[in-house]
Amino acid sequence: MAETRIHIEKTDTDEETVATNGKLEIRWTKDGELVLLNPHDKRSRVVGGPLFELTPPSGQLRPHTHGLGFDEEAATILLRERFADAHGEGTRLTRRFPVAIQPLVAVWAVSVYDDHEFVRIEVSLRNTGAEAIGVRRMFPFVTGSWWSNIALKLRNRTTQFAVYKNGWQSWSYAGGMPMGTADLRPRQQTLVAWHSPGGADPRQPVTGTVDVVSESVAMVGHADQREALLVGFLSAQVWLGQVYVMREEGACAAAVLTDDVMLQPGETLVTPPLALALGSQRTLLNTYAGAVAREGHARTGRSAPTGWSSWYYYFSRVTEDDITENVTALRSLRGDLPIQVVQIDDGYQTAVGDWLAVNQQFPHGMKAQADRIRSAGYRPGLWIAPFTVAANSRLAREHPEWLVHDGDGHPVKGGKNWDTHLYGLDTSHPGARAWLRDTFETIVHAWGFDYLNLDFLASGALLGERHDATVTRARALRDGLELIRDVVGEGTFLLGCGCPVLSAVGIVDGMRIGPDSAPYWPPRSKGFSAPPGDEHALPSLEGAIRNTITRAWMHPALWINDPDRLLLRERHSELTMDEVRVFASAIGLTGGMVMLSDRLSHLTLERLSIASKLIPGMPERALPTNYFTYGIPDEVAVQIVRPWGRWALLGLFNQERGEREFVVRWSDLGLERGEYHAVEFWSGAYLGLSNIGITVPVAGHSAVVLAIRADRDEPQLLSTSFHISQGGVEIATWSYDRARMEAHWETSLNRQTTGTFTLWVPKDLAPRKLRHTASSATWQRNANGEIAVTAEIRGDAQFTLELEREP
Ligand code: 9PG
Repeated sequence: MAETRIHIEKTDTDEETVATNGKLEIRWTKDGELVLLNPHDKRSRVVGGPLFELTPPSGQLRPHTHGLGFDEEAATILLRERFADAHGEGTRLTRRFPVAIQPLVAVWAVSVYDDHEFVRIEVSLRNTGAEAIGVRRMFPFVTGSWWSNIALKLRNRTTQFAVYKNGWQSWSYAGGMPMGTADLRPRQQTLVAWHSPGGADPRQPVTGTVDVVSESVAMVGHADQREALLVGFLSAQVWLGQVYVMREEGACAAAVLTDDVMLQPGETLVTPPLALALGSQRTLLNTYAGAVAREGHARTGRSAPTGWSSWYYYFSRVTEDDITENVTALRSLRGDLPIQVVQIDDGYQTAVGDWLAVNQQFPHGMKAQADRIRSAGYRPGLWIAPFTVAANSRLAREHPEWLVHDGDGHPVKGGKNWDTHLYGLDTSHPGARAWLRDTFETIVHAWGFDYLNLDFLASGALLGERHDATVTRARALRDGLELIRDVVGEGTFLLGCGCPVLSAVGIVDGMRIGPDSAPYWPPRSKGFSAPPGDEHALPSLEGAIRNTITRAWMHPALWINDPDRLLLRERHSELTMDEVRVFASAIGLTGGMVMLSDRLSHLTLERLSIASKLIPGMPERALPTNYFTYGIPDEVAVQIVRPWGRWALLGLFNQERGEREFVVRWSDLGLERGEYHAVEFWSGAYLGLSNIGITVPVAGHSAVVLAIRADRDEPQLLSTSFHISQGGVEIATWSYDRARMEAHWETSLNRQTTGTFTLWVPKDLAPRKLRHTASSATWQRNANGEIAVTAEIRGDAQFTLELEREP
């Protein structure tokens, strides 16, 4: 590990302080411009600095945007210090600038770590005047045309960028926004409240309306180029951050929504830390996830739970008999479908907010439910929307003072659902806090639920007035979440949902990362196609698949991803088998939670086997090879390495209605030169051996999952139908004994199931005999030359295939 080196360089016109660690280089000019460079490719360059937007004086509409002023002191580095924090050691440079015309002083700290490819920026603003100053937004960094001409250059390109956009909360859009596609901004007021903390149409840093808004983090680049820029806040503990992009002109700004806070004389406002990084679009978000995880002490190391929840079949009509019926069904399926959690969803409460007042659908009460689920061998889970208070609840009637309110004392409307307006709980109010404690004490410690699906969490961050005026909306949400974790204890699994994602790092164990899945493909609104802008966050299989892939980078660094429920049913569903398998492929390849939500007694064994092929989740996760395509990425890939072999898993997704041909080149996957076999998982088809790649037709709304293995010139395993990893979790060992001419393998699935192992045997060899400990097993050589061993196993089994020279 090299220490960050610093030196001063004189140019014709200026003097620059240069800091470099081998992965990144920064240059800080004397007049206060920060330059970010990739030391391995100096064609890419990002130049910029901070801006400040003050609240317009009353009577004026336009806010004032200010840049840094300049004086003698600003030209010099005030502090140059070694430091260490959660990310490691590094060198920090600090300068102080006046802010033009205002009695404000900005301190700008730039940290370079010895061992990371991102730079960290923090900007603070101090009021040195005698009167309070309203601060609307702070921009710790803007670049591109918002800073100056040709301030953003990736390789030789300075315009026509694409963006990876990340929505604010669980249900919001995440994915590519290529040049020319209109930004996905909600239109309905409810959806604005849920998805756009900066309002429907935020203004540009200077004037006009921004092109693309991304929450917390964005990546800017080109679909056909590796080099990209990542701009991302590392936390959202006090203030929310957004990133604005103008794709055409190549402008990018990191904005902190300071919500017109009044900065009192002598007071200082500090931005949340911002990371900037230049690098490969394939890995930048992994770098970012690592940094966010360290910054927020992410809860990691747990394995992804499997479960069943009541919502997507029973909705709010669920009864205790429904729960009992499905627990019974789960028990009879236990051998081939290891499910751990049974979670009762929305429907048990008399109103949203009145969580302890259980309705007639659960006449025996909730403790009886938890007891029954647990004694059947499952972990009892419960859904609750702790910061959401329906207008028609007793809570809203009896304690209006516990709600976030506006300047006139009315509760702030935070969307509509369940045919009622929704308000937000003021987590800074001592009464509301005591009520929250009591609610969770009861649910966890008296009723006995130790898996909680915390939903509609964005309600905790509504913009408005709170009992404690010093608590920001981001802080209020965080405080509420911290209180819940404190009450429920370390052992309770907390799953975030409807949750501003960055705010929950370090508190939740799992996180919903997409919109609700649905038994239909495109989103709709009240039975009709959803209006443009609103469609991306509404329930749909398409949206769930997209976010599962585009947010796979969050898992497992920040938490366990919850892709939402895999709906397998044939009745009450418009989905084709192919469409069901697309979502199953996305879930299985990205390694998150596997959760079902059908009436289990109605499912065929064929449909259930789709879920069993995803369990347990594999430890690796596949990631998109291109983050800049619109909607569902075309391709995800991951390398699997086991002591007995290595292979690539490749998922190809066709989001179009018609068939598409995918051309796969081994070199694009980073594979070494050589001959590779490919097997497709769902069909079991052997696609042949090639030293270049393959062309695969993929039907509309379908996905294929390929295992790609180098030819070893000896008998080898190519795939199995038992698990989507095709060897990653279900195979304990594989070996070939040349002297004895025997292939030997063992399973590690502990399952009662039937499936096929696909083997390759060189042309001059032929199977002679199969020995095994399975319930039954047979082999055959198929038309394309591969060997299929089909076996029924109970628990696990060992197989030995004896071979002989082809006569
Ligand atoms: C229970 C449900 C389920 C589900 C949650 C959440 O955009 N919308 O109008 C919208 C409404 C409900 C919703 C998601 C989005 O569902 O995600 O799993 O628990 O609440 O009411």
